Amino acid sequence: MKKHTPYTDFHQDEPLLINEYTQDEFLKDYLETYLPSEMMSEIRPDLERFGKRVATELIEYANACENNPPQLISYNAWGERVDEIKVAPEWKKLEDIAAEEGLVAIGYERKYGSHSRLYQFAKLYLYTPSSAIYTCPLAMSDGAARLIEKYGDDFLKDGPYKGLISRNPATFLTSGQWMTERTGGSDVSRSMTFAYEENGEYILRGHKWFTSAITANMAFTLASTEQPQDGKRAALSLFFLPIRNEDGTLNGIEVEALKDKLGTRALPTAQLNLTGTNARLVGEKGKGVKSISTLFNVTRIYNAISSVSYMRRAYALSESYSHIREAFGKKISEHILHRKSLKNLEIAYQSNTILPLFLSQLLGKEDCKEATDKDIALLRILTPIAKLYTAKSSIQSASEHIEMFGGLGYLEDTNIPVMLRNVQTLSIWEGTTNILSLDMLRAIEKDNGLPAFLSFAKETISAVSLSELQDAKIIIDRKIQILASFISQLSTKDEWEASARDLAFYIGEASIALLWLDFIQKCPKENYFQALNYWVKFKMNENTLDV
Ligand code: MFK
Repeated sequence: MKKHTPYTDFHQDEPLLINEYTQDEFLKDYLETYLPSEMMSEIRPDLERFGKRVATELIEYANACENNPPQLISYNAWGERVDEIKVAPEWKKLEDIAAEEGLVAIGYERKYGSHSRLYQFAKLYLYTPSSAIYTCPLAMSDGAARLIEKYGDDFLKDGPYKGLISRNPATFLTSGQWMTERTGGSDVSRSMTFAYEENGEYILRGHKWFTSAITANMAFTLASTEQPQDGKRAALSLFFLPIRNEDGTLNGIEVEALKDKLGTRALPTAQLNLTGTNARLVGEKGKGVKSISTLFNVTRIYNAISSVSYMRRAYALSESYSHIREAFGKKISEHILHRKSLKNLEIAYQSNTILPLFLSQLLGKEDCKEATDKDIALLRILTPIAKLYTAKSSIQSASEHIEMFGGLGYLEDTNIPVMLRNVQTLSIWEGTTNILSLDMLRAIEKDNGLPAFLSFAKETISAVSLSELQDAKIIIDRKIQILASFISQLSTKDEWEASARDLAFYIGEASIALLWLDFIQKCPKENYFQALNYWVKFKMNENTLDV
């Protein structure tokens, strides 16, 4: 048979990641600006080493996990119910690396005092897009460690806590956070799990509909200690439970099914029956939601750092590709419109990143008891805002980056689409955009969030002295005045509620502008002035306030 000569032997080179720390000028500048120089001298080599590791070895593991999703084996060959979750071997490697790298531990060893959290979150930012969302179990484990610090008894502090913050893969433990039930996702008060007290111990019976990272060692969950009376449910309490008994069998848990999700497919998310699970009451009875908020306020910051880490990763790939791909006689980076589109995506990732990095500093201060009341109130109000704002930005950004690769960006085996599928969950789990907007209102109503924000805005604006920042400063100041005047017109509960989402986005955008002001004042580089000017001119005009 006649052999055909191929029309062309052209193949497209792939985008290249080399070192996600050394190549991320913004992250480097941010850390060099806000961390003491002696600390930077110590941690810089670690970040440089890890930046290379996430761009090489970890990506291989993450891809292997994404391509080999978990499976539920309900029965063994002999008919015995086993409920085994089979995960890719690389999933365990990603866990071991998380332990060795101290991704939770750094925040609790507190070697660098309140600065430890910023260092930890910088490493999480590098790790997440190369982790097949192993960051999810880490988030819940970090939140669990914090919860134990706050409410744990000696048993929890001596055992589980030490495992959660271990750097040794052999002793490292992870935790789940089980809140969602068939009856209630956003509204956990509709929970139908009950806790029965027997000789000072509790047994849980109920159903958990959406439990992430079922391969964890322990979980914190909510249950009611009383049956509903007159159709009213009792307030929920918080419980700790080991997932397995000492002999390795499940602790009164049946795994009904694994969820078939749009993204986060490497992460085993299960539907569980609690058929008599031994559990331990944590904190005050009936105050379960308040107690577990300590945990989910941490996971919400993890959610925000995860969103921006994907924005950065997608940008790094698109940027690299723009210097490789040719169209219409030149590299696509040389086409002015493509370059401008990329620039906007660069500004978007940097601007969004500034929010969770700032929150990690406030969290560090709170951990080390250095936070003022104002810092605590600011952390409280900005946590839901940063979570909802960055999640939406990451979805928009992942979609734009797919386009940066044209048709190739739509092909699963380029590993570009998985970014969009994975970030889509970030606006849902840990609270949807509307639920978080309402949480912002709770922070305003109960925790002095607004005065803290307005005072932070005032102080940041008045500290600006660079002449090049004066125009931006005037615009931002005006935006804050509009916010204050808008809020003063809100009176009824309905007016507040109807405005919650607009307010959240408005404050998110204003916070980013304020944080840019502070950063540029300390790190006055030309490209950052450009970024702030773009932000002030375009982004801050996208969201207006209207009752
Ligand atoms: C890779 C990224 C990492 C992400 C990890 C992902 C893991 C995925 C696992 C999950 O998705 S777990 C499911 C997550 N589910 C949620 O986040 C639930 C979303 N719903 C809410 O957040 C609702 O607002 C909430 C359930 C909290 C409403 O419950 P309630 O009982 O109607 O709240 P209520 O009565 O307003 O508040 C009860 C108490 O908690 C109050 O305190 P007091 O008792 O002192 O008055 C509130 O002030 C307090 N509270 C509520 N939210 C708080 C809070 N305190 C501090 N911070 C908060 N955010």
